[in-house]
Amino acid sequence: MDVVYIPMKIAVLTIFPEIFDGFISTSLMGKAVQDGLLDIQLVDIRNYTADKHFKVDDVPYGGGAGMVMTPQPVEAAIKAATEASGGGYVIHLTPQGELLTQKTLREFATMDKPLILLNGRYEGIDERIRELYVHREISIGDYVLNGGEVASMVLMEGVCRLLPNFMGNNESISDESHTAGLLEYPHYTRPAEFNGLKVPEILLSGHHENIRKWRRKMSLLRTRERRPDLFEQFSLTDEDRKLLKGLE
Ligand code: 4GM
Repeated sequence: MDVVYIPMKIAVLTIFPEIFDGFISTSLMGKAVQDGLLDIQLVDIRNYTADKHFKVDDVPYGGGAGMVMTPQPVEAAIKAATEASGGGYVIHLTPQGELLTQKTLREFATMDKPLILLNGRYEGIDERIRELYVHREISIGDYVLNGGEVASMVLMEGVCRLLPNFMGNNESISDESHTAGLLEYPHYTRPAEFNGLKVPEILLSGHHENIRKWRRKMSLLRTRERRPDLFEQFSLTDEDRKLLKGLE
């Protein structure tokens, strides 16, 4: 049977829409679009400039190096995207935003409004656009890129895989709930020996309960070792404490 979904709408505002072509059409993003789970609109900010030379940037007031994105075409693009999709939640990708987390992705994936992803280039966008139109400022990490586009792709892919009905979801994603906040345990596939390295015996045992405990223990140990910040935030169960003491 053909099923009809209400797609999650995402408008991407950028001066380089072509960056997204391969990303959107390939693999699981492409499948989500094909299946009607996602509706992605690429909006070229340059199409909205009132400047006769199609300029979208200008020198910074106060002087200094670099250019700033002009507010006029950005505002026009935001208005066009908002009107086309009937409202919208404007997210600006910037190193100055709040750090993107799995929790934020879940929030965006369940948003009842279209997402409008605003991508700056140059030194950024005129501050008044933030004041007037931006609902959220998001950063994908403490580093600087040439533009927000790659950060937008990160956000889109993270949201896409959380959408209900995204490729046999429900199992793999709901399975993440009780391990949320922990790092993954190590994964193995065939062959059982590779370059002299053997797959841990327990994974070949077929003993599901022991395998579950081993994986849980590996997740806990890895998190404590590699991400003490996450481990500190995590609420251990009684079983977790036993596993860590080596009693289970
Ligand atoms: C400065 C101001 C996002 C730079 C606004 C965008 C890194 C991220 C840009 C901007 C970016 C990030 C463009 N670099 N860490 N560069 O998420 O849009």
